[in-house]
Parts: sequence; structure tokens; C-alpha cells
Amino acid sequence: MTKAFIFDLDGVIVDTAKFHYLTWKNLADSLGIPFSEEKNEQLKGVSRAKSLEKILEWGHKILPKAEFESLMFKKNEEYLSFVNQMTEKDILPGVMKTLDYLRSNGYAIALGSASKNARLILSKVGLEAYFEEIIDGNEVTKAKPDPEVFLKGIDALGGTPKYAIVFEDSLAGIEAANTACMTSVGIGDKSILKEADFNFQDFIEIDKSVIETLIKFKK
Ligand code: G16
Ligand code: MG
Repeated sequence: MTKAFIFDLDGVIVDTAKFHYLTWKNLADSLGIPFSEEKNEQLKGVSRAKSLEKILEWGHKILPKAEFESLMFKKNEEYLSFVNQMTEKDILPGVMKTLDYLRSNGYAIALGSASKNARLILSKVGLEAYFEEIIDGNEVTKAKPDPEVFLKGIDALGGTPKYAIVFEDSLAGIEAANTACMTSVGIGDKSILKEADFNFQDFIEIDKSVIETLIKFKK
């Protein structure tokens, strides 16, 4: 069976992680809850609702449902103001080269993201056509580290988990790929993503020979 590739979105294809950080920071500041880049790391790959739950937990705050919903809405509006300015220039270095290589060699490619804004982001940066299947935050009920998003992705591609290769920048996402028995490839800080089968700083490091190694790897 041929291998299939599943890409996470935020922090892998585009650096929207910085927009999430800024907007969560503004929200935390407005509630008087200390928030740092270290804390933000724990929100990567985590759904919007779960992220707000965690921030409130850190600040020992409990909010009525209506206020919780209104804060999530406000955060997303601010986040979208950044997303709406995105163009193909926001695609992270080396990503295009990898997507082009995989596409021209006939490999199936899916997106597996926790974001409910995934389709909008892909269209802003002009990458929608590269993905045969898009599984995003609107299609999953269980957030990463649950493997649901990746299992749905490989299923939609008509493949099986052990033939799937997942690119992820978050610890929760690496855990999800490992639980699904997929090959996990960490993109970013190796000291954080140490549970991944492979680690790379970015896609510039992922050349043809690396892709061949990933394809041959048996978990
Ligand atoms: C992303 C981010 C998370 C964010 C989540 C939900 O997931 O990493 O920080 O909280 O999506 O995003 P939204 O608020 O747009 O629905 P991924 O899986 O693409 O890294
Ligand atoms: Mg991510």
C-alpha cells in the first residue's frame, strides 16, 4: 500500500500560532490571568473551547456559559482580523516544495487540524487544491491528543493508519498520531516534541531523501 500524508495546519503549514498567542494573551490580560509563551505551548493543537477552559483554570476562574461563549467569539473575531490579511507569503518555508513533490509523485494528502477556520486559512494562502481531504475542527468531536482527526483523515483518503505519515507541531498532535499508530513527524522544537518518530526544525530540512526515509519507515 502507498503511504499517505496528513498535515496539521497551524504551526506546520502556516504560522497562525503567533496570532493565536496574541489573541489569547489579550483575552487573558483582560481577565487578569497571567499568560506566557510557555502556557501558549500547551494550547497548540487544542480546540478553541478547551483552550479557554485551560486559561480559566490557570486563573482559577469559572464563568457563566454566556460569558464563556462571548469571550470565545471575541477571541475568534480578533484572530480572524489577522487571518483575513494572510496571503501565500504566509506559507512556512519549504512547505510548497514538499507539497509539490508529494503531489507530483501521486501521494494522497489530507489536512488534519483542530481549527474551525482551517478552510478559510487554506483559501487565504491558496492551498486548498493540494488537499484531497480536509478534516478540521468542525468535523471532530474529540480534540487532540485524541486521534479522531487523523483517523478520520486516513479513512477519508481510503488508507490505513500504519501507512499514514503525520506532520505536527504540537505535543497533543504527536500524541494523537502515535496513539493512532501513524508515523509522527515533529516540526519545531525537538525538546518539546521528543515523542515524535522523526524531528525537523522546519520543512526546509525535509528534502526528497528525507521523504523517501519517511516512506520506508515501519512503525
Ligand atoms: C489549531 C491551533 C490551536 C487552536 C485550534 C483551534 O490547531 O493549534 O492553538 O486553538 O486550532 O483553532 P480555531 O480557533 O481556529 O478553531 P491545529 O490543529 O491546526 O494546530
Ligand atoms: Mg498545529
